[in-house]
Amino acid sequence: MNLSRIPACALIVSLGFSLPRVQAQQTQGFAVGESGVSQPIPDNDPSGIARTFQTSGLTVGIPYDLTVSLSVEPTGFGAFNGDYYAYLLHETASGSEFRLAVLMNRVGSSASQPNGYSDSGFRLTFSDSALQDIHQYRVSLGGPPTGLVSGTWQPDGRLIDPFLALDTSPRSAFLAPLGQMDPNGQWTLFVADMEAGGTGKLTGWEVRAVPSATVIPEPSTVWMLGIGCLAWMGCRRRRSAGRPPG
Ligand SMILES: [Ca+2]
Repeated sequence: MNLSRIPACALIVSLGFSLPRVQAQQTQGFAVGESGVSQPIPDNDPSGIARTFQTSGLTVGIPYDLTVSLSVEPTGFGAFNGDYYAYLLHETASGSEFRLAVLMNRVGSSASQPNGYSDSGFRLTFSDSALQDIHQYRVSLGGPPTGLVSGTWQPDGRLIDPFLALDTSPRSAFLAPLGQMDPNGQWTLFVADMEAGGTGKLTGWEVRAVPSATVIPEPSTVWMLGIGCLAWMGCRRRRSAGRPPG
């Protein structure tokens, strides 16, 4: 996939701010992340927050299974899970190829509930091999969760403007295509709170790549990463008025 094929309204592009870079030297996969973070996610701000890191020295020509963990806990009067838009973007070292997996795109949003789920916070792992779509987790759980939503779920996959995403939107942006690329290059994990009301903070995350059908030991090193500043490009459409305060 080329970036030109990604709907402009679903993509947030780095403006090229200088980012801290860490070189991964393992050849058979990697796990990169942070725990114990407490970074507020700006409310109603599509610029969001991001983590960007570099990998090199990884074996090329084999597929990798990718999983992503992402934790957001409520602040203030509580988060509103339907506000969030999150993705993982991988760009090869040469810059010749980009692919994007949409992790969350306004979970719970539907024609009858355009603002999505009002639940407050999540501690999630995303895997293509999970059984259920995160977008409709209440359906899978049989109702609202108690406390943070947790567990392992399929990525949302809806590669569409976050202000247009619905449960019925096509799902195409999963993690597997990123795992089929040259694993070396730049990775960006992005999360934004797209609506006013309801606030949260990033408390942890991890991007993990393991050669497909291979079990490897827990990587001993976790690289602490820098924050990339991103800007929103693309159109926005406000959702219908009258949503309850988060
Ligand atoms: Ca919000």
